[in-house]
Amino acid sequence: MQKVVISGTGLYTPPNSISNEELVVSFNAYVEKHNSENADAIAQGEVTPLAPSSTEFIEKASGIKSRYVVNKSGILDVNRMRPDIPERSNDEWSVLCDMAIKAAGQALERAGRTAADIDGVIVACSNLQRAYPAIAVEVQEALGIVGFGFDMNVACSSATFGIQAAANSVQLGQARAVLMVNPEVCSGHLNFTDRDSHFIFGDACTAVIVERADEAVSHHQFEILGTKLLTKYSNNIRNNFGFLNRADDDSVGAPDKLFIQQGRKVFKDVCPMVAELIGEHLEEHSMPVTDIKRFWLHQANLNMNMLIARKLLGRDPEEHEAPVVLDEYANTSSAGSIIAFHKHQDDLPVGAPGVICSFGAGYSIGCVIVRKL
Ligand code: CO8
Repeated sequence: MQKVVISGTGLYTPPNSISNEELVVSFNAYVEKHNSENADAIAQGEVTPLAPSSTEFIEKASGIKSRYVVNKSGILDVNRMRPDIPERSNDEWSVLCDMAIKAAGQALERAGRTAADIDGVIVACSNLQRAYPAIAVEVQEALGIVGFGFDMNVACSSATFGIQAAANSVQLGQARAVLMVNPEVCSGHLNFTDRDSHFIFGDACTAVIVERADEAVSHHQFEILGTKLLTKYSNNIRNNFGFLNRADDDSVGAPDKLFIQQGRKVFKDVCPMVAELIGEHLEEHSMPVTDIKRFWLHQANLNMNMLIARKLLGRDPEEHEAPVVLDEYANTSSAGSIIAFHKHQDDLPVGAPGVICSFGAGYSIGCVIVRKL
């Protein structure tokens, strides 16, 4: 079996940032409008009044201060409350493909590679913008990659599951190198009129090149020492959007056709599962947790990450031990842990071991142990 490395990573950040303040101003204007338009029905007890959001709550409960989005004006428009992203013709690259091209270009450059060196493309993300053809095959065409491409969705854990799939292909000699990309337009399926969740997500795209260690030429190499995945069925994070919606007349446009969650339950269930999986995985590799120089954790909630790190280390982590990007990016689903990895890897010394770990809907957890070369 071939030894495998991550030889390059890339990040595309959309140009528009929305601060908590901006988001809350528009949400609260929406609430006022809703309540005044429904004043009579509210007085009769037929409609429940909406409650305002607050920046203090958002930052305290999640650690999020801002998020990047593909379209800002539509989200902040009180009469719209969703992004304004016109559909493209079939002759243009799709939105997801466009983001993937940008992140992939950076990953290829850092890996010292061109499209000619890549044999496979995996697009791994939470929500694909169409059923078929696979976005990965479109990315393949856009970059001029000869080989295979497929899409996969394991929600927020898509990237670590994608790294395992890419590593398996390279280890088995099915590909010299694989491009794994995570285009996440979370704003497309976030309910910006829901007080409990309107602040949670942002948009971004990450890319990872996985290739044979003996052929890698990059100055940014991390050997993949092992991957470990776990899934356990839960309804606590769910999105029921799908092609069967149109077969039920009451289904189209219902709130559960966007992201819904029981945030508290997710927090309580997932944190211990994540700490346990990382602990087991390190034990299987005879690596004491104290040897790990960095944890690039999924970026959903700061309190969650602090709790997981505390469970593992027995103390609060130093800033550099579990870097945070969710304050600026919010939860970018599968891209989150890879944004942290991309932005916080160059300062590590040669030989330093680290853990990339993602977790989310499914439930799903993916752990990748790496060592800087
Ligand atoms: N402003 C002010 N107050 C609020 C607001 C608000 N916006 N929202 C809620 N409150 C109030 C509540 O009403 C409640 O009031 P009371 O105590 O009087 O009842 C109080 O604040 C506390 O509410 P919660 O218990 O809900 O607050 P929490 O402290 O639990 O924080 C969080 C809520 C931030 C959601 C937190 O529970 C959390 O982050 N949980 C983990 C979530 C998570 O990691 N989910 C994973 C999602 S990622 C994934 O896998 C999905 C893939 C799909 C991605 C694409 C989707 C777009």
